[in-house]
Amino acid sequence: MSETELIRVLGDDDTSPAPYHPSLDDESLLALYRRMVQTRLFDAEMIRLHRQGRVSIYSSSEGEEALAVAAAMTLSEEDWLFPDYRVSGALFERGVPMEEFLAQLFGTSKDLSKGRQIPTHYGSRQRHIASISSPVGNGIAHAVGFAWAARIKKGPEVVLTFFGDGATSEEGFHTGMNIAGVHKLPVVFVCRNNQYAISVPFNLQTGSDTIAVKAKAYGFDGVRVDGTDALAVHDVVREAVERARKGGGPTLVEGVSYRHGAHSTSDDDTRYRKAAEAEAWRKRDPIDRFGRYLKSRGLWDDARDAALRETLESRIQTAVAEAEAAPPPPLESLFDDVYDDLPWHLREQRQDLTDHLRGLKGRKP
Ligand SMILES: Cc1ncc(C[n+]2csc(CCOP(=O)(O)OP(=O)(O)O)c2C)c(N)n1
Repeated sequence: MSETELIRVLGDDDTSPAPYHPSLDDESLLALYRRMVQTRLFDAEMIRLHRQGRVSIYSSSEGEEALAVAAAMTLSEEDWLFPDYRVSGALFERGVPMEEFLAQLFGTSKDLSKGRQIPTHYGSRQRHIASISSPVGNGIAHAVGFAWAARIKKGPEVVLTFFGDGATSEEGFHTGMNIAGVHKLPVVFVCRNNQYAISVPFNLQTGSDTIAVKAKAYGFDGVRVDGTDALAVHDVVREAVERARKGGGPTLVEGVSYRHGAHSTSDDDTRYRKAAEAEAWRKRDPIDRFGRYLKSRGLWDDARDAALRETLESRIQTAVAEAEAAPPPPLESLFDDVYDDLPWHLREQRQDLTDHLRGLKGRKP
């Protein structure tokens, strides 16, 4: 293993070279593929909903589904995920129903965070998914703090956190990596090196040749993996999770990838990326590559692929309709959850709001 070598399973023709024996059985390989396609279609629908003014902001993971899904797939139920805003597939893989994620995106009364978080900043204690922190890099420090607490409590959890190449320039990255290295904490850092942090290219982000090499300075291993190769991502992250579980400490995984779309719905990537570059990466689409591998093994074909996409499109439409039908959270809930015992001035304000809303009832808009 080296911090500069790129680990791959799929060859250039997307079949796997002879000696490779997948660590996943056939059913799990197909489940991984289905989840990646679900993620692709879901993200595409969210971009459409944004254009229709139905979602306020969204960051698509198109092109990076292998990293999100194959990495999350390696976790056990007791483990914890500290995601960022570009890993919807990891949420689905942890069992989040699309309706529940949509409730967060729409900020409805069914949203676990009661409409108080930025869309895509989902969290669920029940599903062991930490609420996403918007300042880039913060989630890394949170993940490490959680892993440290787990270690002190002698808990069984491994913590996995996702972030982008831009996050590696933030203090949360340094603090987190340093503490994780000092205490050999059970944490796996998965960096999606998609070459850009909004418009900042990789060569202006760091003077290092790779992200993985940074782990060396903190006293643990860094691994560089082809982030468009679902099998390689799975195997590398699985090994890192197993090492963490056995007390072997942290690993930094650098997944080399590319986001096919813009940074988010409020960005125009054509202002800073060349069309030819994006086109070249599209030829390494993780879903196409994995699909070709499955077909080469006789596990998949075009008819099954079309049927899968049709079923998923219909499930997504049903989930959107269901989530959109839910009302917003009650306005009075603004006053909940901060104080155990609401101070007098907030009690007064809540009363004023209730009176005001009662006065509005029955009035024509
Ligand atoms: C501390 C901080 N600075 C800036 C921002 C605005 N911002 C949000 S995402 C982002 C880019 C992050 O890029 P990267 O970490 O490479 O992840 P990617 O979006 O490419 O997946 C920036 C600058 C922020 N949220 N927090």
